[in-house]
Amino acid sequence: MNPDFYQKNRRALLDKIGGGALVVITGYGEVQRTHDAACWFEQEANFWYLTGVDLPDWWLVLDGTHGTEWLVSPEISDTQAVFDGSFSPETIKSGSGIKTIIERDEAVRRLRQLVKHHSIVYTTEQPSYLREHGHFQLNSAQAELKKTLERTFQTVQLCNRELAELRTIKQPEETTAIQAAIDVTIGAIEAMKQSLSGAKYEYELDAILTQAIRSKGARHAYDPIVASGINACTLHYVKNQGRLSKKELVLLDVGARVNGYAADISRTYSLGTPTKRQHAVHDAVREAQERCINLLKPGLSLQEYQAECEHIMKTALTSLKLSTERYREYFPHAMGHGLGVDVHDNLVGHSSLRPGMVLTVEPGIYIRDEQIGVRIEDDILITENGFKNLSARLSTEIR
Ligand SMILES: [Mn+2]
Repeated sequence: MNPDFYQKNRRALLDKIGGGALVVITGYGEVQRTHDAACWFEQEANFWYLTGVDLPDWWLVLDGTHGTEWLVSPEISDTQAVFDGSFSPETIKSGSGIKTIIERDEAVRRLRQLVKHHSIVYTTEQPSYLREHGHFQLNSAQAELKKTLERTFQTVQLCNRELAELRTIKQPEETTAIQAAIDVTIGAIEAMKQSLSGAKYEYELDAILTQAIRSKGARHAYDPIVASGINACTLHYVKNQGRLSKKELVLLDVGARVNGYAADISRTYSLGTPTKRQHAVHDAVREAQERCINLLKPGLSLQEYQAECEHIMKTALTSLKLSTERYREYFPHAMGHGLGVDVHDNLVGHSSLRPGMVLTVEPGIYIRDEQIGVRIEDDILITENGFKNLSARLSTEIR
């Protein structure tokens, strides 16, 4: 992205909070994968949205009162620089459009000075549904910064909501990036389809998807799902080690990340000639997806959309002679989510659809007893008059 993009986002955030605010936010820190190896680093989405900086442990300080902004670099030891490389201050300045980089000690000293002008400081934290129900360790960078700020400032407030509201409405360059990510993903799925009939294991299909995405210089935005038969009933199945059978369906959920933005597409294919039942379930999901997509237009309340979707899914279950009393068992996830820098982007702060939102529509029906799991997912942009299906070019047919 162009530095103007990040600059525009910083200005929009200050305008939203109230021009003279002081904002201090951090990117993620690195986390352990095993022993002395770190996980692949991906930047915290808000921090990336405001700076484009893709390195761990950096801070951003925006002082609306004085019209100043700085990036704060972590201390990097000489040894660490040898192993992980050092950063180029000039590249970071020209990439982010922020002219000043200072070190942590200096930043803490300057923040103490700013207490005179600001009794309130704004920062970010992990959303409460992750803090309370997460089944994994959260990246602690935001919580640590918040503690540091609480020691210095009288009041620490959050600007997560303001950032979410901004990020929900995509600017043209963001939609372009999402479309590019979708195009790479569609290319990968189409390449994989050529090998569907010959492949013996899920990982062979995974390898083709990964090859196609990496060869475009992109990466997976999340671990791809290649789930055949009963495996498709495990929603986040990412092992991709199972043996394929001509008698089963295979569910794919894959998305590339391009220029910071994610795609998120699911298709379900038959490996051989589908049975009548497999075909019927697949058709029911396809039809439900089409009906749900056709509801989308600006002004539609999210609550109303959800209610309509539930009705459509119950009709689909009934057509398959499945009891609607077991609705949440056959369809245990949401109809979709926002899409952007994060694969599960927020739709927070909006009660109805607005032009510029991008969301997924992904109905699924999972019948454990019959070893059938079907999900079909497209990425939809809300436009002035209705919607545009950004992934429509990839057929949703069973073969
Ligand atoms: Mn999705």
